[in-house]
Amino acid sequence: MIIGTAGHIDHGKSALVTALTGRTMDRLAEERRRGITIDLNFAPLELGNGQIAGVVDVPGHEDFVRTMVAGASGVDLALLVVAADEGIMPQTLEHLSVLEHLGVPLGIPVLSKCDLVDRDWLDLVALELNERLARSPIEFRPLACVSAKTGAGVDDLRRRIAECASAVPERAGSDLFRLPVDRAFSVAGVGTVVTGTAWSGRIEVGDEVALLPHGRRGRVRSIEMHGRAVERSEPGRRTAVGIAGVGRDGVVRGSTLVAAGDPWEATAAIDVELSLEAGAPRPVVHRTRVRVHLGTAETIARVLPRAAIEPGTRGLARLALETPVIARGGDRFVIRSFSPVSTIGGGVVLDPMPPIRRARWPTGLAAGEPGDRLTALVERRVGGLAAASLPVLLGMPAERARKLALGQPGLRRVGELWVTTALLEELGSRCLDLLRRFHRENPIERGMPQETLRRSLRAPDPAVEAVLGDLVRTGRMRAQGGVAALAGFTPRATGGEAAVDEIVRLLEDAGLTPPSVQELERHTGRRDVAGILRLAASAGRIEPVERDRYYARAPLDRFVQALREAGAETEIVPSVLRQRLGITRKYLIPLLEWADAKGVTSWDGGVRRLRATHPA
Ligand SMILES: Nc1nc2c(ncn2[C@@H]2O[C@H](COP(=O)(O)OP(=O)(O)OP(=O)(O)O)[C@@H](O)[C@H]2O)c(=O)[nH]1
Ligand SMILES: [Mg+2]
Repeated sequence: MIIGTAGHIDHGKSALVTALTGRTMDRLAEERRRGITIDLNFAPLELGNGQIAGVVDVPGHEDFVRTMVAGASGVDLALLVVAADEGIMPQTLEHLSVLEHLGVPLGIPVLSKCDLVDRDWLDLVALELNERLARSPIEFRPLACVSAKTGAGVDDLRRRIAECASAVPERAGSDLFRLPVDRAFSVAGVGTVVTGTAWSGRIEVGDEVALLPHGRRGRVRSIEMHGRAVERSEPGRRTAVGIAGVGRDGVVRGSTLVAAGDPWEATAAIDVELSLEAGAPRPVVHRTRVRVHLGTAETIARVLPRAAIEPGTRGLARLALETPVIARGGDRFVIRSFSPVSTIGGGVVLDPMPPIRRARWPTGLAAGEPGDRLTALVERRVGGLAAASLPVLLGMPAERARKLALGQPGLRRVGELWVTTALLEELGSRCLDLLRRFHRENPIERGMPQETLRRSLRAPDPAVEAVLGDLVRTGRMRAQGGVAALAGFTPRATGGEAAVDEIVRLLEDAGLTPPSVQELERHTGRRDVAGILRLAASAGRIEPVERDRYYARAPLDRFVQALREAGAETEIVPSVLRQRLGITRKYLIPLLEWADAKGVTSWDGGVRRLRATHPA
């Protein structure tokens, strides 16, 4: 469990953490000199029965709210500290709304410095605080009164914190490992050490890890959880990871440590649902500049809302980020106005790696139902959704994401992609249309070259393959020899059988010196001669001997007969055949090669003989 402090400057957050944990906060010289917290401080808190929680102490000064947000992200339980002598102050409210935007589930309101006020005053402050907290989506437990000075109420608070631990759901361990970095430093002999709260998943010593968005890779040399060396990390713990092979520069608060090879991608645009606080000074319109805080990262962004978002309302928007971030579906974030800087809202990531152009916004995208959101995520990706990215897009462990996808009636897995069945249906009918048109324009052709058909569909390969497979399986299409045709289609010449007969007759008349395809085209004036020839050939009436020259059946039979007679006793000599048949080498050589190929004769490189047995 991770516990975070929150509250106005000087309200006693650090003193409370010290009272709870025995650890000194405010370690920086400047912090001690000014008597305020500037950076995040961390301390382990023993909860009894061996359990340890991590405490993140944040600064209250209004200049350091960005640091507070980085510290508050990933917190399970917030201690909202309000000094009893001052009551609610501006950063009490700002920190509270940060916790709310980040979706912190649980909180304990703590009235600090109770030694400074009397009972009546305490009641008034408590009343005022409870009024505000009643409206909060955070589940706030009853108020605690403490004094870090006298120690009053501290043990009781520690006990109540321990009780909360059982109410905090365990984070998924068998999930993608992610640790938003809140500190990075070099340690001699170890390399670069990063610390943070492990949001999900586990890593082990020896694992290969990557620091994003830069993408540097290294190997885990050491892991400490709540200050103790371990072999394997657990989610939801304060974790320090020593990484060998990674230089310190460029590794900063806001980097994200992940397991190398997991499907994370740094993204410069995220699609979100944005809530604007009622107290925001103006609406968010096209290209409004904001500061976005996600995980421990902070970046400036332009908001591209679908429609202007008024204070007190929410809407869908794209955030175009100045520096890329690592985001996951369902991540919560905070937005602050660009200038003057104040917290104005927050939201939830709907699509962490949206299609950059022509992204649609299906209604299911912002729906509470993960199944609807998944379908919407697939719908808005024309090229299909890569199955490997499901856990990042949905923000759930891979196995759960896969089961969810399998259960969606409108989705289908093709190869490594998820696509909508609507897309497949649309592709299928487009495919049939293309074939219909092809047959109309090329009635003589057996079908459309499959490569042309595939290309014309302009869809991801696995989807095209699935569609073609479906059409063949359901008997609506035939695919043979590299061409596709509508089931039931038979090629025919314009002019019908008569046109085919005419060409065949020309070849029969030409005997063993038939015209080439081009010569036939010239002679008949038809442009579909090649198709007619293929048609007649598939009916067995003619046969191609050369690539562009067909022979009628009868002359070929005559030629085979002549070969048998010539070769009955002796080898076959071309010059003898030439004389007997009265044809030139131009025709004879291809005919002899055809006879070899047919197995009528055989050629051993010097001599051609009749084959003893042959199929002809
Ligand atoms: N009397 C009294 N003084 C307290 C108590 N808790 C804190 N203080 C004093 O209040 C001042 C501020 O306390 P911190 O714990 O530094 O306050 P903080 O909320 O951490 O301040 P920032 O981190 O700068 O926002 C210090 O001088 C503390 O000694 C308390 O319970 N009783
Ligand atoms: Mg402090």
